[in-house]
Amino acid sequence: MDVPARQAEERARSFHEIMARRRTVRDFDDRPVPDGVLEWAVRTAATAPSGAHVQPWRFVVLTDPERKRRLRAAAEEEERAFYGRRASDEWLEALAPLGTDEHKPFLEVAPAVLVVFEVHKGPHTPRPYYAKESVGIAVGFLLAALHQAGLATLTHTPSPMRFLNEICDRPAEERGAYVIPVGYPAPGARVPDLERKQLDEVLVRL
Ligand code: IYR
Repeated sequence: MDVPARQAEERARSFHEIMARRRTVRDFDDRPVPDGVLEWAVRTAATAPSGAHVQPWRFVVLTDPERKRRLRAAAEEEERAFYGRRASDEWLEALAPLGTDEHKPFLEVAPAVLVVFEVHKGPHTPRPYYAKESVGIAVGFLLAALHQAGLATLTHTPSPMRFLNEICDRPAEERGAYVIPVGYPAPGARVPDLERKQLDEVLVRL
């Protein structure tokens, strides 16, 4: 680790400063992601701890416009059902401040979309343990790595996600878990005026 104890707090503080500036972006520019960034970020994601070290993740990068178009069309179909009838009034009320709806242009406009799959037991893959938790931690690392490189992301979770297998050419034992557009914010992109909880609201010391 090689961080002397006297530097530990400063290192933790400066990492916090970087991470505190991350915001979920829904309005992307079409400027490409610089070469190599996605690969390094996926390498970082793949350093995450996983149950029994099975590493039950697969990352698919979509940049092909036709695949992104199909992804958008399929996701919007699910979201129309969600916003139109599946979501409870309580859920829709919780989402209202975010201003989300069934339109997902970012799935086509963002230069790259990372689709993250949980890998379950299959002909060539072992049974994973704590797959959801493992992949969730890996996605946290991924978002941090991309943010650190100056890229914006949106964590999108269409539900159900089976359509992702066909669009991404993945076998049945891989289950879509996250769809993450990556790129630069569009000029003038806006984010909701949200506040984060204060430390004393999230931390209990005993
Ligand atoms: N998946 C839908 C709805 C949605 C749900 C939650 I929880 C959010 O934090 C944001 C959106 C959509 O993408 O619009």
